Amino acid sequence: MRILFLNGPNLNLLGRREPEIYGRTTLAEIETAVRRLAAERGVEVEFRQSNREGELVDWIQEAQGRFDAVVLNAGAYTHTSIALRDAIAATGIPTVEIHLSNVHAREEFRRNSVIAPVCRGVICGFGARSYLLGLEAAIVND
Ligand code: CA2
Repeated sequence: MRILFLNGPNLNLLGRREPEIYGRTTLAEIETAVRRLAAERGVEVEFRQSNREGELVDWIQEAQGRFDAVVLNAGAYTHTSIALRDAIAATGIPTVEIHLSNVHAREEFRRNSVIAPVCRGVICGFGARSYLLGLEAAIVND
């Protein structure tokens, strides 16, 4: 099984700014933890980050036939990107939406996800562990 982790805008800053919201763990450290769990579960993972909406759309389109599932932290595009939603819906690739923070406990505009309706499910609020829970959810195949 192959799982693609996609990270949206500003997540490259993790661990260096706003640690009170997003924690002190860097994206590279999260990737290491994800790879460790993936090895235990016997699945392959690829881990990418982009600040560009179109690049994320390209990666979702290209995932079709190459990956079995996508775990997506779309960052702020979660709340705005019809393009990402359309890409997930068009490819039909099983997608797990994840967030570090509990988006429901923050500003009103973060409560709405335009991609959640086309995702298999949503995990939020568990910090870096949301990525590990996202991996477990992506492995579920029923
Ligand atoms: O909680 C999450 O994972 C978010 O997807 C993070 C996004 C935010 O727009 C979503 O509403 C929730 C922001 C990612 C920006 O990450 C930063 C990390 C360090 C410093 C500044 C931003």
